[in-house]
Amino acid sequence: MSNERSVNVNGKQEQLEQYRASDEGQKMTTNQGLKIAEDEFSLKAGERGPTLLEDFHFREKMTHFDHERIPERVVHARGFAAHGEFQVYESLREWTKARFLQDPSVKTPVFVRFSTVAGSRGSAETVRDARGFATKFYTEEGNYDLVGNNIPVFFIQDAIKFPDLIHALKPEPHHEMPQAASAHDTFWDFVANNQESAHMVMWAMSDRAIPRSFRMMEGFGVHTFRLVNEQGKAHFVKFHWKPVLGVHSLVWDEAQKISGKDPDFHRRDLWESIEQGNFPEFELGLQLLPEEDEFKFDFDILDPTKIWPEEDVPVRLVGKMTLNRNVDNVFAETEQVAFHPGHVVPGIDFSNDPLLQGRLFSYTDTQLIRLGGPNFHELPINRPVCPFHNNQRDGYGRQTINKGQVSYHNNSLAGNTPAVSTEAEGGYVHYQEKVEGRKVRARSESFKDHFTQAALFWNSMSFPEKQHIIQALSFELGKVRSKDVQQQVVDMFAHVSLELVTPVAEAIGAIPPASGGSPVTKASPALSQAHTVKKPMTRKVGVIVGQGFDDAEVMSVLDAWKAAGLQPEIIGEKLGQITGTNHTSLEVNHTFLTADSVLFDALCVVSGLAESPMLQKQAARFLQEAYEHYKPVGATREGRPLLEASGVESGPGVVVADQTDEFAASFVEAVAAHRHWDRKLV
Ligand code: HDE
Repeated sequence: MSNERSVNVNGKQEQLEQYRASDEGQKMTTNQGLKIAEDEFSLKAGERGPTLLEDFHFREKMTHFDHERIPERVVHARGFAAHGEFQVYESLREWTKARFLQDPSVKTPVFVRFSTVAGSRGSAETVRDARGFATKFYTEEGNYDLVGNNIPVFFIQDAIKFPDLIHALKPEPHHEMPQAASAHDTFWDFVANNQESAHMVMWAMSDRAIPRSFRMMEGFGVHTFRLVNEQGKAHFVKFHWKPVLGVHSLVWDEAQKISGKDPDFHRRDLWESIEQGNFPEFELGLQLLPEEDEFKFDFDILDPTKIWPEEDVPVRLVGKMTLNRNVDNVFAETEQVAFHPGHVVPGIDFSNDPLLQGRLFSYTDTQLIRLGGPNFHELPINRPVCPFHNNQRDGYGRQTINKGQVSYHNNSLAGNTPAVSTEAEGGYVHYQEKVEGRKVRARSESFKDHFTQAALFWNSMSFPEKQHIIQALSFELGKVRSKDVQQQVVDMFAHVSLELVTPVAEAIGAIPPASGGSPVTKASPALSQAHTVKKPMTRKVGVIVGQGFDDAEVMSVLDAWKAAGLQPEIIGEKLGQITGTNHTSLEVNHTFLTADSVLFDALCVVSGLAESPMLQKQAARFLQEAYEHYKPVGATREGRPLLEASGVESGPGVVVADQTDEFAASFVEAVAAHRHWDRKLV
């Protein structure tokens, strides 16, 4: 049984293989297969004459080019994806009958697309924003999509407000500015006048909104869903993805600089990690709640602006996803993939969360315009690995050649096939929740508390995290031109904390609220990144080296770091080889022109720099900036004078040691800590 099912994993790759094409070594043809004799010159009446309409090759090539673009996603336009697989640790049959969650030996193929929300398709990736985290599981019962974000709550409670939120967030329509940024008047005007946004705004102002890497952020299904087992028993569930490398962020100044130095920073990081075999891993977590406990909380579990604190409802880690293959073609795969929260399999069902309910409509609707019609499920990346049959026919881009005269149900001519399945045969039967009520347009009373969990989030932050939120809010509101909007937001966040809002008001010249604050004292330690997993693996260390370096010292440091999983990259004055005093040669990966301090997790200056004042100056600039971004910086014995000359003071995360092995080990430890927030910067 399990062998038969395991075929699925390779099944998706085999299916895609039929569509993968390489033009290498082939003869050029038209789309009709005609061999082309000349591809540089259009057909003209005389060498200097006009081009002829008869030139079918020119017309075909140009027409195709003219139609190469499809509309970008209205939100989440900027994204990057990878293939992988998912396995449960042990059967989840107690909670769900979903077949792909029953057997730990089954590997289910997945395709995951990470994205920013606000920016256009070509925008920078390290902007302050939520990140999309959408997973397509190709299961034997059909595709299941978990279309989540890296923030566990949302700005609004009802889908009908989504167009308003996005209009306010996107560049302002009269001058189309700013790109990929919430720091402008309309977004903050929306926030102040739709105060259900308070909780998510806290997350968006926190370090969560500037992740170090797609590989180092959590994912959340956000809504409450249902798991239903074979016996028909349901549990409410919240889905989590926990990154094995921990949750880590950039600092805001660094994020902004990366936007210029490498706007592709996050996709490059994902791509290179997979190419190097450092496969990103995420554990699937479930928070489960028996249906009887629906009303046991001081919030409504249907309200998507609320979390279930992990200390109250623990997250069970039930499986692991590994991303192990890059795409072959970004357009065909990443751009054409169509996710939908309504793509479910038996054993996974919805709740009445009004945001989720609206999403169930929106995602198919958007694909109809974006992918040009109702046959987008036939695109290779969207095809299920199991067979699919129904009476749907025709439409733009139809690829299946349906045989036979029957395309309706019920019929007798085809023996009433394709036939429906009973529940026992795997037919999807919606959970039979009893529902009754009057038709109303209203917000439930239980959805009206907007500030308790915003305060819970604030209370849960460490000191540096709080400082970052204050700075982020001061930055964002500082970019708002309307004094009135600024003041409204200050007054709104006075409901969360005066400790937060008073310095913000002072920074932007608003009136600090005389009273306010929240009565909430509860904190949820799981919300703070201070408590996340800390590992040195895959961190990029910029190693500044010059000609005539000390071979033994440098090579033993590099070897120790590689053994610990760090990725040292050599920065030098020029590309090419540099040679140590004992003739060891090292390839320089970057110069001070092609790289920048912000592109590394840590910087270290080793040796061989004495001869070059230019190199010393540049190295000092890099070290200084890394220091200001709280990154580990260090110097080997030979590099130490340069570190000292750079103005970097000793202190947390500044690593020096006389013994090479001691230095290498302390530096690994400093890198694992991610950032050294207790460093005093003037
Ligand atoms: Fe989406 N969202 N969304 N969203 N969303 C889209 O679908 C929408 C929401 C999310 O990598 C669109 O194919 C509505 C919450 C991700 O392809 C669109 C509402 C969450 C992605 C759409 C929401 C998400 C999208 C645009 C409020 C986290 C990118 C293109 C009711 C749980 C998927 C597309 C990818 C994309 C609608 C709210 C996550 C327009 C109406 C909450 C990760 O259909």
